[in-house]
Amino acid sequence: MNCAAPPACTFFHLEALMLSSRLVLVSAIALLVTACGSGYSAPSPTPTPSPTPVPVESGSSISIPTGASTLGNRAFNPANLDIAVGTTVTWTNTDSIAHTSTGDGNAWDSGSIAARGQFSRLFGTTGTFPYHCAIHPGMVGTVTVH
Ligand SMILES: [Cu+2]
Repeated sequence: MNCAAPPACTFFHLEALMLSSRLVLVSAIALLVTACGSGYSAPSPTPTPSPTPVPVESGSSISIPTGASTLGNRAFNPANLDIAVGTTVTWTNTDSIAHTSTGDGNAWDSGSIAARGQFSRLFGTTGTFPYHCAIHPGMVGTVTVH
């Protein structure tokens, strides 16, 4: 570009620069909007889920693993069993020696559960029930009834 009057020329250049940067900005926005517009897809209608039948919880089990007498709060598996009221819990002793399921404060007592033996108890009230093995008091677990 040929300029006769340098200050005016500078001004012209600035103007042109501003104009072009504005153009760039505008086209960038236009591009963004277009990108957003094309990237946006209307959410497909959510299919109505068919009603799932509520499972009737009737039984749950806890196993006493091998070497349970030394396992402390891992002596009953699961250590914290969460059940609905009205659930019968069955303890299965898979260890080679006898254990018990004894509610703290003697809420219940299985008596000796022989190796490979079982004991079941119905939990009819809500609450948190810690229990232990009367033979090995370090063996502890909890049944939570809701
Ligand atoms: Cu025991």
